[in-house]
Amino acid sequence: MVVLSQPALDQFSLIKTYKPTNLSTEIPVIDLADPDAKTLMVKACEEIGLFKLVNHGVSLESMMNLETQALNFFNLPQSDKDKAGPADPFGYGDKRIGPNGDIGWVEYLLLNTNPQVTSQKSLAVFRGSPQKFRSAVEDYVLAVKRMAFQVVELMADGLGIEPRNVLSKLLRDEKSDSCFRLNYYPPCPELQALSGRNLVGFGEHTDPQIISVLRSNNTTGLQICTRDGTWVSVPPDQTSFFINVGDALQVMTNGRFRSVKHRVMADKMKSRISMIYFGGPPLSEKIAPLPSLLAEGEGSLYKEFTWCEYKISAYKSRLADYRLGLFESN
Ligand code: GA4
Repeated sequence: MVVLSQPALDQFSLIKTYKPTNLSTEIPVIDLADPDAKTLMVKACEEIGLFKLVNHGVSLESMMNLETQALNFFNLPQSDKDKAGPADPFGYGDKRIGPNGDIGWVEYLLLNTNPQVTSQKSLAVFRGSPQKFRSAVEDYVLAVKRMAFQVVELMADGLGIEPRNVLSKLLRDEKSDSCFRLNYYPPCPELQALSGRNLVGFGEHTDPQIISVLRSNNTTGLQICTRDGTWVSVPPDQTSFFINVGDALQVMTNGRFRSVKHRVMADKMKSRISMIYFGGPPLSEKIAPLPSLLAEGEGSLYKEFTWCEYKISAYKSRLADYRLGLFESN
């Protein structure tokens, strides 16, 4: 076990926000059973890069069960949690995000969802912890994956792509490089003294994968950056999912869908917990615009690359970097 000293509060990003932005009406809400869902999804992915999904078929019980188990884990003594860390990238992480010096007011568990490539660290997380935690993760991930496959099939349908499984087959692939993250943002009472400042829990970034499916408890914190550069708070809803476009999907749609920049703020009183499934393609997959989406004479906005190349590059970057920049065609 490696013991790392903790960064002091003044090393974290404290952001001054002048007026609270709470434009809840701007977050599209899509009912999975709505016959117009595919059209609404395409519109939301083009305009914002994020939407809220309701009537999704995943039981609240499985969400709450995982939330309880995860809280049990994060409430363990630090020395017990450290046995599952440091995150490399998988495992337990505390304040340090990624390998290049990013820090945030967050503790997390990063796990691989694919048994073919499950790292020893992912398994070690559950060593010594009750079997209940492991089954809660497995049940939840199974249910969320099923729903995510449906969502990307609807997106493909909405885009008029054939076959409609072009995207879902990448996530369903046994070699799909997908992962699962549990984030725990402890309250920070010291914030009280720093009036008007907000503490960054997870700094601004885009997700590298195809899509991300997030569920959180009822604590605020998630914010997205709109096209005009304004940060907008996403009101939490513990019964729903927030789905966002990742970099790979932006490329596959040749920039039509927007990989939305987002961040999370910590709260002075309330803890926030979120669970996110990141659906990615197999490492060997070429990431390029889907040919049927290119109009006649339209060239790709990006150089061709494999998901493996993109990941290697992502892990050399800082959280807030514009990672797709290196892959844009001249
Ligand atoms: C952001 C999205 C996912 O949480 C993640 C993150 C990953 C990590 O925490 O290990 C990265 C980050 C994320 C993008 C840039 C690199 C890699 C930390 C970091 C600084 C698991 C992912 O796939 O990319």
